[in-house]
Amino acid sequence: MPRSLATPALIQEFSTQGFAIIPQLYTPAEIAALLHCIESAPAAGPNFRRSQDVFAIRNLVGEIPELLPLLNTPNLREVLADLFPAGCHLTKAIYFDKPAGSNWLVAWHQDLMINVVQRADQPGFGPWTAKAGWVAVQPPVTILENTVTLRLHLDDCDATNGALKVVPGSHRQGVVPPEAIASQAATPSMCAVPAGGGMLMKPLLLHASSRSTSARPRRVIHLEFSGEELPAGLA
Ligand SMILES: O=C(O)CCC(=O)C(=O)O
Repeated sequence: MPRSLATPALIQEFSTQGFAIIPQLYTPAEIAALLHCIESAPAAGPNFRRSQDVFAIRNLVGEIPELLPLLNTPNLREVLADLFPAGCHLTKAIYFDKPAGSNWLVAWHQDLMINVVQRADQPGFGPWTAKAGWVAVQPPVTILENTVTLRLHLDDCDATNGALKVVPGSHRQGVVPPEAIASQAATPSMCAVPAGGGMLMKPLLLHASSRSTSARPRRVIHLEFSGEELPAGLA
């Protein structure tokens, strides 16, 4: 039986560094099918945001449910089983296209907020935001620590077309105060990922991305998986 792509060494690296790259998670045919599905979608409604610098689809599998069976490959299931032996669920799915020459840059940050169906005040949850019909809340750090982001790259991605920059190990410090971010970000790592590759990332890892100086797009499917159950009233 072939070994999982998430080898013990990769899981160890992911745990200490806060990120790890699986270069061949999806085949070229699987990537072509995902792109065809996204490109065939009507792309209209509040979850679709298109400008010269970014095309984003929020609630991706809600908007395009046909993507779910294409994403749910044996490779993905094996990797998730290794990362979450007790099981997990998909909590967020977004598509981002940073087109060729895009001026969209993302400043250094940690992903501190989760989307929930509705507000329900619970100890350790807050602050809350509500934007464009979506309610988000900062959960306790234990929930973020048991969440994994998988960035599935649909194009070859390097420093010229918006590869993520990260601060290795920064996820082990909990929530980093805003005034400490700049000094930590002085020694980043650049995360080049080939098309079909997956970048695993902890939400608490400090990350950023630069403008594109390339003629190539950078299309990514961002999936978040959590092994946590939220307290009563939150979903
Ligand atoms: O895709 C990017 O360039 C940045 C995305 C990001 O920072 C995020 O999803 O939190």
